[in-house]
Amino acid sequence: MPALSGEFINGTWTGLVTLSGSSGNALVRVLDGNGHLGTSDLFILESAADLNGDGLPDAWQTRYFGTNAVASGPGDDPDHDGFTNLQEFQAGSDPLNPNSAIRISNLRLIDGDVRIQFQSILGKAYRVERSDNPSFRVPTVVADFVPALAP
Ligand SMILES: [Ca+2]
Ligand SMILES: [Ca+2]
Repeated sequence: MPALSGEFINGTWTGLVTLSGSSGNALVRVLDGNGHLGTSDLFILESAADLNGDGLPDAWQTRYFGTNAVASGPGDDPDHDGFTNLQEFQAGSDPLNPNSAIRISNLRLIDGDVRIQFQSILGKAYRVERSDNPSFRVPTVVADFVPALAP
């Protein structure tokens, strides 16, 4: 459970919730204290166990690579999209699909504002940063914890 509930923005609360326990089917629900109850759809809770200590949860590796260990390491890029398996895991993208990767797909200037478009993965949240320096050493956070939207 989160220590702080955070604020609602346009009627929506977004935050990280840690679900402990064994892997399997799970759901979450919210209560408002006035008898109103909301329940999520059933989803699969995967174990974060990493018995071989390579930085990737074993359940994630098994889901994508089965028992075939070829190109399933954290530094491998079996779909050749330029993102390692570790980066794909962190981003929530598919390590076997080169079209599934975090990339800015459209960037436009509109009346002095910048409109950025990128593929998002449901269940992930994103930080948008900017910098005047191409090295991006000291970026400024433009927006933080931007949730992915349902397709
Ligand atoms: Ca990849
Ligand atoms: Ca990919």
